[in-house]
Amino acid sequence: MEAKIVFITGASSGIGEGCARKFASQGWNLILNARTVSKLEKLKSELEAEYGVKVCVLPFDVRDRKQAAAVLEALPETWRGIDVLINNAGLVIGVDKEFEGELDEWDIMIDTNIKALLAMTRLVVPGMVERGRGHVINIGSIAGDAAYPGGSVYCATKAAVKTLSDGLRIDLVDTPLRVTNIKPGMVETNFTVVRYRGDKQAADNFYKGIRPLTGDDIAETVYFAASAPAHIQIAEVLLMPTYQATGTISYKKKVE
Ligand code: 8X3
Repeated sequence: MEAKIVFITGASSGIGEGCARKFASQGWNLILNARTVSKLEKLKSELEAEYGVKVCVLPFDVRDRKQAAAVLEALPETWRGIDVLINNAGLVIGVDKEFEGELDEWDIMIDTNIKALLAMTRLVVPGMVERGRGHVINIGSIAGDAAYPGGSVYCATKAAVKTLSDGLRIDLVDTPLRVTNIKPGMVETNFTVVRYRGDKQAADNFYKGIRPLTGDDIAETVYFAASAPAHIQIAEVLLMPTYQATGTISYKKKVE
């Protein structure tokens, strides 16, 4: 049987990179997207050598929907049969109050977390419907379940990811396609450094006293959903560190 194809956005680090490694380790061919080509090329050489899979590198900014459409249009025939789309590209910038934040930063979050996810879905899902197979896995967040201080706009984008996942599942109900929303809690990746606008110390402090999840931990759950038998649709998964209870409540041991 032909190897399956997974398309991962934001694949150069964190959860996206974790998914690339996990799916490659299970023999899937990968289409990897991110903005930085060098990181993708490195991952490609590594995964092709280690697992004997094929990797197609597609560097573009998911916010640029014209470029996204052109790149997908130019995809060689052998790469068109995408089985799983992982809408992973996403970010949070800043921890400001809703009446004090930067509008330009909000635009970046809304454009990436919501509008780019929609654009990728719009570009990839019609082919899945035509082929009668496919799975869209959106990386949502615990942040989508309830707003928390300093997270207003980010939380709203992840609430949108939940609603868009539910809506897509409804719209695809008469097809064999599946839609999953994975909602991680605290995960230690570069994501938190970006949240603190590059302040690595602030990001490290955020995880002091608690063992956060890793991108690889999340990838295990993503793969579980993708590899479930065809009659099972994992609609939503909320996962977090053992010492976290909600988006705002966690137990952090005192460390000197
Ligand atoms: C990121 C998880 O806990 O920082 O989506 O909101 S959290």
